[in-house]
Amino acid sequence: MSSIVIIGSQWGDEGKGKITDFLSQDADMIVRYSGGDNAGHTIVIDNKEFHCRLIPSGIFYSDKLSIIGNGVVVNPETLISEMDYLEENGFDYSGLRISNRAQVIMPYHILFDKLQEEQKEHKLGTTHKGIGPAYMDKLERIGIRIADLIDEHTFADKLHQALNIKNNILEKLYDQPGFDFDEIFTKYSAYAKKIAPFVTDTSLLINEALDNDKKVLFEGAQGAMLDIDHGTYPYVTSSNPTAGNAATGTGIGPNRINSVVGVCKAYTSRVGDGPFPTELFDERADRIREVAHEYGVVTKRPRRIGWLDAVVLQHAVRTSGITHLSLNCLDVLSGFDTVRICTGYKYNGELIKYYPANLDFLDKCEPVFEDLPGWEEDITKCKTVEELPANAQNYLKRVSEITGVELCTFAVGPDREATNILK
Ligand code: 2SA
Ligand code: MG
Repeated sequence: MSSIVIIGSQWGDEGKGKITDFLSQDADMIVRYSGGDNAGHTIVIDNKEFHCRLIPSGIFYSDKLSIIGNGVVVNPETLISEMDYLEENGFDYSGLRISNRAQVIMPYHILFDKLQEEQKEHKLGTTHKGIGPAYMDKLERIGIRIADLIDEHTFADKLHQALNIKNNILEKLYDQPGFDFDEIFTKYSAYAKKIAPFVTDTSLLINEALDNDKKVLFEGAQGAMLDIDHGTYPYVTSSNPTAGNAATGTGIGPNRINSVVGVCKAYTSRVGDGPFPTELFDERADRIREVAHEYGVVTKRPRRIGWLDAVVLQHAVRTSGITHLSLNCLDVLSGFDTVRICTGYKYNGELIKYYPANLDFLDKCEPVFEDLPGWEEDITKCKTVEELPANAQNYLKRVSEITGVELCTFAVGPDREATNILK
Protein backbone atom coordinates (compact mmCIF):
# COMPACT_ATOMS: atom_id res chain seq x y z
CA MET A 1 0.00 0.00 0.00
CA SER A 2 1.44 3.37 -0.87
CA SER A 3 -1.10 5.66 0.77
CA ILE A 4 -3.18 5.15 3.88
CA VAL A 5 -5.57 7.54 5.59
CA ILE A 6 -5.94 7.17 9.34
CA ILE A 7 -9.10 8.63 10.79
CA GLY A 8 -10.87 8.64 14.13
CA SER A 9 -14.12 6.73 13.74
CA GLN A 10 -15.80 8.07 16.90
CA TRP A 11 -15.60 11.51 18.56
CA GLY A 12 -11.82 11.81 18.59
CA ASP A 13 -9.20 10.54 21.04
CA GLU A 14 -9.36 7.01 19.67
CA GLY A 15 -5.58 6.72 19.73
CA LYS A 16 -4.82 7.87 16.20
CA GLY A 17 -1.43 9.23 17.21
CA LYS A 18 -0.43 5.81 18.46
CA ILE A 19 -1.46 3.96 15.31
CA THR A 20 0.04 6.66 13.10
CA ASP A 21 3.25 6.28 15.02
CA PHE A 22 3.02 2.50 14.59
CA LEU A 23 2.38 2.69 10.83
CA SER A 24 4.94 5.49 10.42
CA GLN A 25 7.70 2.94 10.78
CA ASP A 26 7.02 1.92 7.16
CA ALA A 27 6.07 5.34 5.80
CA ASP A 28 8.15 7.99 4.07
CA MET A 29 5.81 10.88 4.73
CA ILE A 30 3.15 11.68 7.35
CA VAL A 31 0.61 14.37 6.53
CA ARG A 32 -2.00 16.23 8.61
CA TYR A 33 -4.97 17.45 6.57
CA SER A 34 -7.51 19.01 8.96
CA GLY A 35 -8.02 20.81 12.25
CA GLY A 36 -5.33 22.58 14.21
CA ASP A 37 -4.01 22.70 17.74
CA ASN A 38 -7.40 21.58 19.04
CA ALA A 39 -6.10 18.06 18.41
CA GLY A 40 -4.07 16.33 21.07
CA HIS A 41 -2.09 13.30 19.97
CA THR A 42 -0.27 11.23 22.56
CA ILE A 43 2.60 8.95 21.68
CA VAL A 44 4.33 6.71 24.21
CA ILE A 45 7.96 5.82 23.51
CA ASP A 46 9.88 3.76 26.08
CA ASN A 47 7.24 4.45 28.73
CA LYS A 48 7.54 8.18 28.20
CA GLU A 49 4.58 10.19 26.92
CA PHE A 50 4.99 12.77 24.18
CA HIS A 51 2.27 15.12 23.00
CA CYS A 52 1.72 16.75 19.65
CA ARG A 53 -1.12 19.08 18.79
CA LEU A 54 -0.19 20.35 15.38
CA ILE A 55 2.89 18.63 14.04
CA PRO A 56 2.09 15.15 12.64
CA SER A 57 2.94 12.26 14.95
CA GLY A 58 5.51 10.99 12.42
CA ILE A 59 7.90 13.70 13.59
CA PHE A 60 9.23 11.24 16.18
CA TYR A 61 11.03 9.49 13.30
CA SER A 62 13.84 11.68 12.03
CA ASP A 63 14.11 10.13 8.55
CA LYS A 64 10.58 11.05 7.42
CA LEU A 65 8.85 14.15 6.19
CA SER A 66 6.09 15.43 8.47
CA ILE A 67 3.73 17.67 6.57
CA ILE A 68 1.11 20.17 7.71
CA GLY A 69 -1.30 20.27 4.78
CA ASN A 70 -3.37 23.12 3.37
CA GLY A 71 -6.52 21.96 5.17
CA VAL A 72 -4.98 22.67 8.58
CA VAL A 73 -5.39 25.92 10.53
CA VAL A 74 -2.00 26.78 12.00
CA ASN A 75 -1.40 28.68 15.21
CA PRO A 76 2.24 29.78 14.70
CA GLU A 77 2.77 30.21 18.42
CA THR A 78 1.81 26.57 19.06
CA LEU A 79 3.85 25.44 16.09
CA ILE A 80 6.99 27.13 17.38
CA SER A 81 6.47 25.91 20.92
CA GLU A 82 6.13 22.37 19.53
CA MET A 83 9.33 22.78 17.53
CA ASP A 84 11.08 23.90 20.74
CA TYR A 85 9.54 21.01 22.69
CA LEU A 86 10.80 18.51 20.13
CA GLU A 87 14.27 19.99 20.24
CA GLU A 88 14.35 19.95 24.05
CA ASN A 89 13.43 16.25 23.97
CA GLY A 90 16.13 15.37 21.48
CA PHE A 91 13.92 14.95 18.39
CA ASP A 92 15.04 16.28 15.04
CA TYR A 93 12.31 18.25 13.29
CA SER A 94 14.19 19.09 10.11
CA GLY A 95 11.66 16.90 8.25
CA LEU A 96 8.83 19.33 8.99
CA ARG A 97 7.09 20.97 6.02
CA ILE A 98 4.22 23.45 6.16
CA SER A 99 1.82 24.15 3.33
CA ASN A 100 1.96 27.69 2.00
CA ARG A 101 -1.81 27.39 1.54
CA ALA A 102 -2.65 26.54 5.16
CA GLN A 103 -4.59 29.18 7.11
CA VAL A 104 -3.13 31.05 10.09
CA ILE A 105 -4.94 31.23 13.43
CA MET A 106 -4.72 34.83 14.63
CA PRO A 107 -5.28 36.23 18.16
CA TYR A 108 -8.72 37.56 17.19
CA HIS A 109 -9.83 34.04 16.22
CA ILE A 110 -9.11 32.84 19.73
CA LEU A 111 -11.01 35.77 21.25
CA PHE A 112 -13.98 35.28 18.91
CA ASP A 113 -14.07 31.57 19.74
CA LYS A 114 -14.74 32.53 23.38
CA LEU A 115 -17.13 35.39 22.56
CA GLN A 116 -19.19 33.35 20.11
CA GLU A 117 -19.39 30.42 22.50
CA GLU A 118 -20.57 32.71 25.32
CA GLN A 119 -23.42 33.95 23.16
CA LYS A 120 -24.68 30.50 22.23
CA GLU A 121 -27.70 29.10 23.99
CA HIS A 122 -26.49 25.59 23.21
CA LYS A 123 -22.79 25.69 23.97
CA LEU A 124 -20.50 23.42 21.97
CA GLY A 125 -17.69 23.09 24.48
CA THR A 126 -15.02 24.13 21.99
CA THR A 127 -11.34 23.93 22.86
CA HIS A 128 -11.10 27.76 22.65
CA LYS A 129 -8.22 27.52 20.18
CA GLY A 130 -9.85 29.75 17.57
CA ILE A 131 -10.57 26.86 15.20
CA GLY A 132 -14.14 27.80 14.19
CA PRO A 133 -13.41 31.50 13.63
CA ALA A 134 -10.27 30.68 11.60
CA TYR A 135 -12.26 28.39 9.27
CA MET A 136 -15.01 31.02 9.10
CA ASP A 137 -12.49 33.54 7.79
CA LYS A 138 -11.17 31.00 5.31
CA LEU A 139 -14.66 30.55 3.87
CA GLU A 140 -15.34 34.29 4.05
CA ARG A 141 -12.07 34.72 2.12
CA ILE A 142 -10.49 37.11 4.58
CA GLY A 143 -8.16 34.53 6.12
CA ILE A 144 -4.40 34.95 6.20
CA ARG A 145 -2.50 32.05 4.68
CA ILE A 146 1.00 30.91 5.56
CA ALA A 147 2.20 32.25 2.18
CA ASP A 148 0.82 35.67 3.18
CA LEU A 149 2.33 35.52 6.65
CA ILE A 150 5.86 34.97 5.38
CA ASP A 151 5.66 37.86 2.93
CA GLU A 152 5.94 41.07 4.95
CA HIS A 153 4.13 43.26 2.46
CA THR A 154 1.20 40.90 1.91
CA PHE A 155 0.95 40.19 5.61
CA ALA A 156 0.68 43.90 6.46
CA ASP A 157 -1.98 44.36 3.81
CA LYS A 158 -4.08 41.35 4.88
CA LEU A 159 -3.72 42.11 8.56
CA HIS A 160 -4.93 45.67 7.99
CA GLN A 161 -7.99 44.39 6.19
CA ALA A 162 -8.73 41.75 8.82
CA LEU A 163 -8.30 44.14 11.74
CA ASN A 164 -10.57 46.72 10.12
CA ILE A 165 -13.31 44.11 10.07
CA LYS A 166 -12.58 42.45 13.41
CA ASN A 167 -12.02 45.64 15.42
CA ASN A 168 -15.22 47.08 14.04
CA ILE A 169 -17.17 44.06 15.25
CA LEU A 170 -15.40 44.05 18.62
CA GLU A 171 -16.08 47.72 19.27
CA LYS A 172 -19.63 47.91 17.90
CA LEU A 173 -21.00 44.51 18.84
CA TYR A 174 -19.07 43.55 21.91
CA ASP A 175 -18.10 46.95 23.27
CA GLN A 176 -14.50 45.79 23.55
CA PRO A 177 -11.24 47.44 22.51
CA GLY A 178 -9.84 46.29 19.17
CA PHE A 179 -6.46 44.69 18.47
CA ASP A 180 -3.34 46.75 17.89
CA PHE A 181 -1.85 46.34 14.41
CA ASP A 182 1.78 46.97 15.38
CA GLU A 183 1.73 44.54 18.26
CA ILE A 184 0.38 41.66 16.15
CA PHE A 185 2.50 42.56 13.14
CA THR A 186 5.76 42.55 15.12
CA LYS A 187 4.95 39.32 16.96
CA TYR A 188 3.74 37.41 13.92
CA SER A 189 6.57 38.64 11.70
CA ALA A 190 8.99 37.09 14.18
CA TYR A 191 7.02 33.81 14.02
CA ALA A 192 7.11 34.02 10.23
CA LYS A 193 10.92 34.20 10.21
CA LYS A 194 11.18 31.05 12.29
CA ILE A 195 8.76 28.97 10.23
CA ALA A 196 9.57 30.30 6.74
CA PRO A 197 12.36 27.76 6.05
CA PHE A 198 9.81 24.95 6.42
CA VAL A 199 7.12 26.46 4.18
CA THR A 200 6.58 25.07 0.70
CA ASP A 201 3.98 23.86 -1.79
CA THR A 202 3.28 20.61 0.02
CA SER A 203 0.83 19.38 -2.62
CA LEU A 204 3.76 19.19 -5.03
CA LEU A 205 5.83 17.30 -2.47
CA ILE A 206 3.13 14.75 -1.72
CA ASN A 207 2.23 14.13 -5.36
CA GLU A 208 5.88 13.73 -6.23
CA ALA A 209 6.31 11.22 -3.41
CA LEU A 210 3.30 9.22 -4.62
CA ASP A 211 4.61 9.32 -8.20
CA ASN A 212 7.79 7.74 -6.88
CA ASP A 213 5.95 4.98 -5.00
CA LYS A 214 6.76 6.42 -1.60
CA LYS A 215 4.52 5.50 1.30
CA VAL A 216 2.36 8.34 2.55
CA LEU A 217 0.25 8.34 5.70
CA PHE A 218 -2.53 10.87 6.08
CA GLU A 219 -3.19 11.52 9.75
CA GLY A 220 -6.70 12.62 10.63
CA ALA A 221 -7.51 14.77 13.65
CA GLN A 222 -10.63 14.54 15.84
CA GLY A 223 -13.11 11.99 14.50
CA ALA A 224 -15.85 11.20 12.00
CA MET A 225 -18.60 12.19 14.44
CA LEU A 226 -17.01 15.64 14.84
CA ASP A 227 -17.06 16.20 11.06
CA ILE A 228 -18.74 19.47 10.06
CA ASP A 229 -20.86 17.62 7.44
CA HIS A 230 -21.23 14.08 8.75
CA GLY A 231 -20.92 14.52 12.50
CA THR A 232 -23.40 15.43 15.21
CA TYR A 233 -23.89 18.97 13.88
CA PRO A 234 -23.75 21.55 15.46
CA TYR A 235 -21.75 19.70 18.13
CA VAL A 236 -18.81 19.23 15.80
CA THR A 237 -15.54 20.87 14.90
CA SER A 238 -15.32 23.24 11.92
CA SER A 239 -13.42 21.00 9.53
CA ASN A 240 -13.79 17.61 7.81
CA PRO A 241 -11.93 14.91 9.72
CA THR A 242 -13.47 12.28 7.39
CA ALA A 243 -11.19 10.61 4.87
CA GLY A 244 -12.33 12.56 1.80
CA ASN A 245 -10.61 15.61 3.16
CA ALA A 246 -7.29 13.79 3.07
CA ALA A 247 -7.45 14.66 -0.65
CA THR A 248 -8.78 18.24 -0.51
CA GLY A 249 -6.86 19.08 2.64
CA THR A 250 -3.50 18.14 1.10
CA GLY A 251 -3.86 18.69 -2.64
CA ILE A 252 -3.98 15.16 -4.03
CA GLY A 253 -6.64 13.42 -6.07
CA PRO A 254 -8.99 11.00 -4.23
CA ASN A 255 -7.88 8.19 -6.56
CA ARG A 256 -4.46 8.26 -4.89
CA ILE A 257 -5.78 6.91 -1.60
CA ASN A 258 -5.40 3.15 -1.28
CA SER A 259 -6.89 2.38 2.11
CA VAL A 260 -8.57 3.99 5.08
CA VAL A 261 -7.91 2.84 8.62
CA GLY A 262 -10.64 3.76 11.09
CA VAL A 263 -9.32 3.95 14.63
CA CYS A 264 -11.70 3.20 17.48
CA LYS A 265 -11.52 2.38 21.14
CA ALA A 266 -13.17 -0.71 22.60
CA TYR A 267 -15.61 1.75 24.18
CA THR A 268 -16.59 5.33 23.29
CA SER A 269 -15.50 8.68 24.69
CA ARG A 270 -16.50 12.21 23.94
CA VAL A 271 -15.21 15.54 25.21
CA GLY A 272 -17.39 18.59 24.76
CA ASP A 273 -21.16 18.76 24.51
CA GLY A 274 -23.55 17.00 22.17
CA PRO A 275 -25.40 13.73 21.75
CA PHE A 276 -23.86 10.49 22.96
CA PRO A 277 -26.47 7.69 22.95
CA THR A 278 -24.41 5.01 24.72
CA GLU A 279 -23.07 7.30 27.45
CA LEU A 280 -22.66 5.79 30.93
CA PHE A 281 -23.34 7.84 34.03
CA ASP A 282 -22.38 5.37 36.76
CA GLU A 283 -19.22 4.02 38.35
CA ARG A 284 -18.44 2.02 35.21
CA ALA A 285 -17.73 5.30 33.41
CA ASP A 286 -15.53 6.52 36.29
CA ARG A 287 -13.65 3.26 36.26
CA ILE A 288 -12.92 3.42 32.53
CA ARG A 289 -11.99 7.11 32.80
CA GLU A 290 -9.47 6.45 35.55
CA VAL A 291 -8.00 3.25 34.09
CA ALA A 292 -7.56 4.79 30.65
CA HIS A 293 -6.86 8.30 31.92
CA GLU A 294 -9.61 9.79 29.79
CA TYR A 295 -8.89 13.51 30.10
CA GLY A 296 -8.47 15.99 27.24
CA VAL A 297 -4.88 16.45 26.14
CA VAL A 298 -5.45 20.09 25.23
CA THR A 299 -8.00 21.21 27.81
CA LYS A 300 -7.61 18.53 30.55
CA ARG A 301 -11.40 18.13 30.59
CA PRO A 302 -12.69 14.76 31.85
CA ARG A 303 -14.01 12.84 28.85
CA ARG A 304 -17.53 11.42 28.82
CA ILE A 305 -17.55 7.63 28.57
CA GLY A 306 -19.93 5.05 27.09
CA TRP A 307 -20.17 1.60 25.49
CA LEU A 308 -19.01 0.95 21.95
CA ASP A 309 -21.58 2.24 19.48
CA ALA A 310 -21.57 0.22 16.25
CA VAL A 311 -24.13 2.59 14.67
CA VAL A 312 -21.47 5.28 15.00
CA LEU A 313 -18.79 2.99 13.61
CA GLN A 314 -20.94 2.01 10.64
CA HIS A 315 -21.63 5.69 9.98
CA ALA A 316 -17.88 6.31 9.96
CA VAL A 317 -17.27 3.29 7.72
CA ARG A 318 -19.80 4.62 5.23
CA THR A 319 -18.77 8.29 5.22
CA SER A 320 -15.03 7.60 5.07
CA GLY A 321 -14.82 4.32 3.17
CA ILE A 322 -13.01 2.65 6.05
CA THR A 323 -11.28 -0.50 4.83
CA HIS A 324 -9.76 -1.61 8.15
CA LEU A 325 -10.48 -1.00 11.80
CA SER A 326 -7.76 -0.46 14.36
CA LEU A 327 -9.11 -1.08 17.84
CA ASN A 328 -7.42 0.41 20.90
CA CYS A 329 -7.81 0.08 24.67
CA LEU A 330 -9.12 -3.49 24.69
CA ASP A 331 -7.31 -3.92 28.04
CA VAL A 332 -9.48 -1.21 29.60
CA LEU A 333 -12.52 -3.49 29.39
CA SER A 334 -10.86 -6.27 31.44
CA GLY A 335 -12.80 -7.03 34.62
CA PHE A 336 -16.32 -6.25 33.44
CA ASP A 337 -18.84 -9.10 33.82
CA THR A 338 -20.62 -7.96 30.69
CA VAL A 339 -19.46 -5.76 27.84
CA ARG A 340 -21.99 -4.13 25.55
CA ILE A 341 -22.08 -3.13 21.88
CA CYS A 342 -24.84 -0.86 20.64
CA THR A 343 -26.21 -2.32 17.40
CA GLY A 344 -29.11 0.06 16.71
CA TYR A 345 -31.48 2.59 18.25
CA LYS A 346 -35.15 2.26 19.11
CA TYR A 347 -37.44 5.16 18.23
CA ASN A 348 -41.08 4.71 19.23
CA GLY A 349 -40.60 0.95 19.08
CA GLU A 350 -39.02 1.13 15.61
CA LEU A 351 -35.46 -0.11 15.07
CA ILE A 352 -33.15 2.54 13.58
CA LYS A 353 -29.91 1.34 11.99
CA TYR A 354 -28.58 4.68 10.75
CA TYR A 355 -27.29 7.66 12.71
CA PRO A 356 -30.09 10.26 12.59
CA ALA A 357 -29.31 13.81 11.41
CA ASN A 358 -31.99 15.36 13.60
CA LEU A 359 -30.70 15.67 17.14
CA ASP A 360 -34.18 15.95 18.72
CA PHE A 361 -35.05 12.67 17.06
CA LEU A 362 -31.78 11.18 18.25
CA ASP A 363 -32.51 12.39 21.75
CA LYS A 364 -35.65 10.25 21.80
CA CYS A 365 -33.78 7.16 20.60
CA GLU A 366 -32.86 4.38 23.01
CA PRO A 367 -29.73 2.35 22.26
CA VAL A 368 -30.24 -1.35 21.57
CA PHE A 369 -27.40 -3.41 23.01
CA GLU A 370 -25.87 -6.76 22.31
CA ASP A 371 -24.48 -8.06 25.61
CA LEU A 372 -21.33 -10.14 25.56
CA PRO A 373 -19.63 -11.95 28.41
CA GLY A 374 -16.61 -10.06 29.74
CA TRP A 375 -13.17 -11.33 30.78
CA GLU A 376 -11.27 -11.06 34.05
CA GLU A 377 -7.69 -11.54 32.87
CA ASP A 378 -5.05 -8.86 32.57
CA ILE A 379 -4.43 -8.89 28.81
CA THR A 380 -1.77 -6.19 28.62
CA LYS A 381 0.95 -8.68 27.67
CA CYS A 382 -0.99 -10.45 24.92
CA LYS A 383 0.79 -10.26 21.57
CA THR A 384 -1.59 -12.25 19.37
CA VAL A 385 -5.31 -12.68 19.18
CA GLU A 386 -4.92 -16.33 20.20
CA GLU A 387 -3.35 -15.28 23.51
CA LEU A 388 -6.47 -13.31 24.42
CA PRO A 389 -9.15 -14.90 26.61
CA ALA A 390 -11.92 -16.44 24.51
CA ASN A 391 -14.42 -13.72 25.48
CA ALA A 392 -12.04 -10.95 24.41
CA GLN A 393 -11.46 -12.76 21.10
CA ASN A 394 -15.21 -13.01 20.69
CA TYR A 395 -15.59 -9.28 21.38
CA LEU A 396 -13.16 -8.43 18.57
CA LYS A 397 -14.92 -10.87 16.26
CA ARG A 398 -18.32 -9.30 16.95
CA VAL A 399 -17.00 -5.76 16.33
CA SER A 400 -15.74 -6.89 12.95
CA GLU A 401 -18.92 -8.81 12.09
CA ILE A 402 -21.30 -6.01 13.09
CA THR A 403 -19.36 -3.29 11.25
CA GLY A 404 -18.53 -5.50 8.29
CA VAL A 405 -14.90 -4.38 8.41
CA GLU A 406 -11.80 -6.39 9.13
CA LEU A 407 -9.67 -5.43 12.12
CA CYS A 408 -6.03 -4.75 11.23
CA THR A 409 -4.66 -4.12 14.74
CA PHE A 410 -5.73 -4.30 18.36
CA ALA A 411 -3.96 -2.62 21.25
CA VAL A 412 -3.76 -3.72 24.86
CA GLY A 413 -1.91 -0.72 26.28
CA PRO A 414 -0.63 2.75 25.39
CA ASP A 415 2.96 1.78 24.53
CA ARG A 416 4.26 1.32 20.98
CA GLU A 417 4.81 -2.38 21.73
CA ALA A 418 1.21 -2.89 22.90
CA THR A 419 -0.20 -2.55 19.38
CA ASN A 420 -0.60 -5.96 17.78
CA ILE A 421 -1.18 -6.84 14.16
CA LEU A 422 -4.20 -9.00 13.46
CA LYS A 423 -4.11 -11.21 10.46
P1 2SA B 1 -13.30 23.06 18.37
O1 2SA B 1 -12.34 23.61 19.40
O2 2SA B 1 -14.08 24.15 17.68
O3 2SA B 1 -12.69 22.09 17.44
O4 2SA B 1 -14.41 22.25 19.26
C1 2SA B 1 -15.58 21.76 18.66
C2 2SA B 1 -15.93 20.37 19.16
O5 2SA B 1 -14.91 19.45 18.77
C3 2SA B 1 -14.42 18.78 19.91
N1 2SA B 1 -12.97 18.53 19.79
C4 2SA B 1 -12.37 17.44 20.27
N2 2SA B 1 -12.86 16.28 20.75
C5 2SA B 1 -11.97 15.36 21.17
N3 2SA B 1 -10.61 15.55 21.18
C6 2SA B 1 -10.10 16.71 20.71
N4 2SA B 1 -8.82 17.04 20.92
C7 2SA B 1 -8.32 17.22 22.31
C8 2SA B 1 -7.86 15.90 22.85
C9 2SA B 1 -9.44 17.86 23.14
C10 2SA B 1 -9.12 18.31 24.54
O6 2SA B 1 -7.17 15.21 22.12
O7 2SA B 1 -8.17 15.51 23.97
O8 2SA B 1 -8.00 18.36 24.99
O9 2SA B 1 -10.12 18.69 25.21
C11 2SA B 1 -10.99 17.67 20.16
N5 2SA B 1 -10.79 18.87 19.57
C12 2SA B 1 -12.03 19.38 19.35
C13 2SA B 1 -14.67 19.75 21.05
O10 2SA B 1 -14.67 19.10 22.31
C14 2SA B 1 -16.03 20.29 20.69
O11 2SA B 1 -17.02 19.36 21.04
MG1 MG C 1 -6.90 13.67 21.12
